Amino acid sequence: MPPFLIIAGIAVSKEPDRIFAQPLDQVPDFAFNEDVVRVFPDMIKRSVPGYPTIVENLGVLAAQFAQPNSVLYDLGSSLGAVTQSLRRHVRSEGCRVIAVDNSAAMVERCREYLKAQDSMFQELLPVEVVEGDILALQFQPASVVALNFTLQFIAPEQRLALLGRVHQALVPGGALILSEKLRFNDEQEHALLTDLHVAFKRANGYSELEIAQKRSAIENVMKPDSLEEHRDRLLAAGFSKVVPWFQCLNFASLIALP
Ligand code: GEK
Repeated sequence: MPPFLIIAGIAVSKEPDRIFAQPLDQVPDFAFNEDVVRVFPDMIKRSVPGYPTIVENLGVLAAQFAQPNSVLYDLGSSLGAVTQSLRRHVRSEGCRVIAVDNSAAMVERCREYLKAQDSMFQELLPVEVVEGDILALQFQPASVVALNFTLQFIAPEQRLALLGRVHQALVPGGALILSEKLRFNDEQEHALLTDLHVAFKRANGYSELEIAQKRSAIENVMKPDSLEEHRDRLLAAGFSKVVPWFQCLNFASLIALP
């Protein structure tokens, strides 16, 4: 296991993200490979405004929706930050967490971090980390489903069907918590929030080259929707209510009720 720090009970690698620091002849499409896994905690914190607040409060919100003897899903779990937050906050009887990611490198490291969490705290919810595609998942009855910055990596034409399956799996009283980067239909609003996001990354130590190369690496693999598109799609998938609970610049998190 690489060196890691414990911050507020979260095990995180301390390796800084320098992936796009040197000029590349050709910028390959972004992939969740071993190189990204090594620097992921630093990368996501310096790139996603509000990420630590969203992750910690996702656990707090989940505790309000968790129903006894049900599953809590962390879909696109990466290194398990959301899973760790669920385990810090949810106290309902008989709940267990299923974390799913299709990156083998992420899953391997996630299991190590969860083992570290197990060795530090007692009476944590049981957790299973599954390496697999969330599009092929056979859902069990669930009270909380977290899609924390994952839906944007799913092919747009697959998103509605996935949300339909999530909706079907949710038990009464449960919720989907969906966090995403947003795009905006109003051009001026889109340009302003994009510029402010660049300023956020700059303030977190990324150079212009890093910002530009990351942008071109990610543009083919990550396709953000607008808040209106999310709301319409969630309602079309069967959800009855969509409530935004957090937004920082062009990143937001929504609660969707079954
Ligand atoms: C966090 N939730 O730290 N099936 C399973 N996993 C997938 C799929 C798929 N079809 N597509 C992408 N992923 C995390 C952050 S990162 C977001 C989530 C980001 C996985 C992918 O391997 C990656 O680990 C994750 O979704 C997206 O709160 O890096 O911006």
